[in-house]
Amino acid sequence: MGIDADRLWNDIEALSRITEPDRPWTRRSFTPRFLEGRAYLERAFRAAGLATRIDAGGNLIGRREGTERAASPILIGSHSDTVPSGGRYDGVLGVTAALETARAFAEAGVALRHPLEVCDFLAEEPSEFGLSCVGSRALAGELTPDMLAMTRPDGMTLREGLRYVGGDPDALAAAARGENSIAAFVEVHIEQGRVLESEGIALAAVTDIVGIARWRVTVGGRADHAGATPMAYRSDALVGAAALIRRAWEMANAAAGDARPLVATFGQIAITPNAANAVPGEAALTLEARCGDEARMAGFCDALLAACADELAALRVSARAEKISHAAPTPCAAEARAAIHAAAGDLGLSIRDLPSGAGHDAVWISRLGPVGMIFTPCREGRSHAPEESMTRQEAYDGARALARTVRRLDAALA
Ligand code: HGY
Ligand code: MN
Ligand code: MN
Repeated sequence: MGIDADRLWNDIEALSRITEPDRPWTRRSFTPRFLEGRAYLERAFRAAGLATRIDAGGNLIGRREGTERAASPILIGSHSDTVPSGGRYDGVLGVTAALETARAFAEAGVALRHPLEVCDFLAEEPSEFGLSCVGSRALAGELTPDMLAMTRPDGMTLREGLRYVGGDPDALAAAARGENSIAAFVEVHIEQGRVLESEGIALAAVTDIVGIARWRVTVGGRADHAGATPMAYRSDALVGAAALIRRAWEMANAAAGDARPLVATFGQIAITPNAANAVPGEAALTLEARCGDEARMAGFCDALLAACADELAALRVSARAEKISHAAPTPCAAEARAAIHAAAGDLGLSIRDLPSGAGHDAVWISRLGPVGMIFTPCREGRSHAPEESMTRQEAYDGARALARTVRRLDAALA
């Protein structure tokens, strides 16, 4: 179908070069580098014949009209932001594969019944504001005033951040899309696990996307002189935090063999006063729990605090938690999964089903219509790390599976 492996790989490499030079591969949302990446994509979208705009939620969208006026769009894409020192392919593969699909359709004069929208969603990764999936939440009408008031360490609010990337926080209601507003959404992504590589399988059709809940946990102690305060008089917040971290690790490990395992991570920590000669007076941590079982995920933080209550009291510290975000476990749509399997069959590529342990914009876009995800292999499952790697062939297979899937959905969907 005219997918050009070299042209696709060239886009991936070009975007990877837009990185903070001393911290590869970093292109954080709401930064000048991010806008540089966006400018590259916008030029490429235009060159592919797409009508390009930034919507109110800060998503970059390139649109190609279909032959049927009344048809809802088929959405394809992913995200161009990265985690700090993240990878070159997480998100980028999905955006560039979608771009290459649109380009190939334009070159071959493929007429789709549905409009096609190529989307680079804003800030899929947790941003400095503490929120992830900013753009896809906006499309789903789930970017709330409380979220817009979230601040990043330099004091900028998310409301201001949206304007910085070309969005419009005052027009969010009008830009949100309702139920059945899309014909389908399909995203190509690296697996971020090692199943496909170890089994020598080319592709996976995602069955469901794990739920993710995040909390800000604050451990309160008392800042004191680190030399003059005897151990018996200390309320060391960081020691309390260590107890919570250790217990979360144990609780999640105890559930490791479950059919729907729970994973828990304290990935961020800040202490005050944060001085070599001061007892930590406060520790602020971010706890994340992921699970296919929503109730267990939602209750994890309370269960953790309850399990640690006696230990924290003995340490003379307090702990409280505040929910930051909650994304429910999300199944992929049967029609999208079937189209992905059929597309792999058309191309003679091996495929299996797999659940996703990573979160994706597809969770929020599932409120708009049926969603599907195509996974490609990546090296040793490494991701959210500079070592994240894949081959040109794997990227090519993902993109041509996407193009085929779009053709099939275009023919099959209303
Ligand atoms: O955090 C995640 O699961 C994803 O990579 N955004
Ligand atoms: Mn990621
Ligand atoms: Mn991603």
